[in-house]
Amino acid sequence: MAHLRGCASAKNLYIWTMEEGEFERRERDLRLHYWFRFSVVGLTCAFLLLVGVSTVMGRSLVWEGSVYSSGVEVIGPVLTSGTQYVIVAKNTWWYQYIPYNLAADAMYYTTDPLNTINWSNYFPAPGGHSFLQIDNGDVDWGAFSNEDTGHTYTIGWTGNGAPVSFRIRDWNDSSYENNVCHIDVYIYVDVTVGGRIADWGEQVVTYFAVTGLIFACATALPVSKKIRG
Ligand SMILES: [Ca+2]
Repeated sequence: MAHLRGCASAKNLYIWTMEEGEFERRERDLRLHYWFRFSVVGLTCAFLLLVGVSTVMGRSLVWEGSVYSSGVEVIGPVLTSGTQYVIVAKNTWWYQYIPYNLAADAMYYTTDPLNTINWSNYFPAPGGHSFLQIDNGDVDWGAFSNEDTGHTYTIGWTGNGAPVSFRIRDWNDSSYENNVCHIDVYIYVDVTVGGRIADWGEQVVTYFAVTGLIFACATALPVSKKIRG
């Protein structure tokens, strides 16, 4: 049975003839098509975002601790054998706090008593040692870092299936009685796809892209199925 359907306004007048239920079906199909287009656009954007960040993932914090200048060994976590970690050491400590106000960091020391953070001079630890040791061995912490970079040193470290340990050795006067403060140590494990570590912003983009992809798939697939049905 045919029905007359229409809508009128001051400018438009539509009249057409449809079988019963045809109008509702076309309206539903139109809505589904719009949803499908929206989903395809979302799917495409999510895919492009994922491609854009596919070479990077994140760096995950495994452990953080304070290594005091008392010379006491600090035992860290067990590091999985063969796994690559990143160890970061930052901040300064005093190797002669009273009366000289002299500071050191993981690798270097100063003889400038005026500013224990922004050093006017610096020297590597005596004897080719490092002040901050790992597993009771010296470490090459790299180039000097002053106040502007927070006396921060970063190295790669391979786990050996045993707890990693840290200790400050005072190679300047061998006295721990006049030492003050500590070095902050952070252990990260890299999760990389392509050999580069993502910063925080890139990680957020990655999470949004993954979420968007899941949402788009969850929407597009059922809609597409309904349209085909
Ligand atoms: Ca000392």
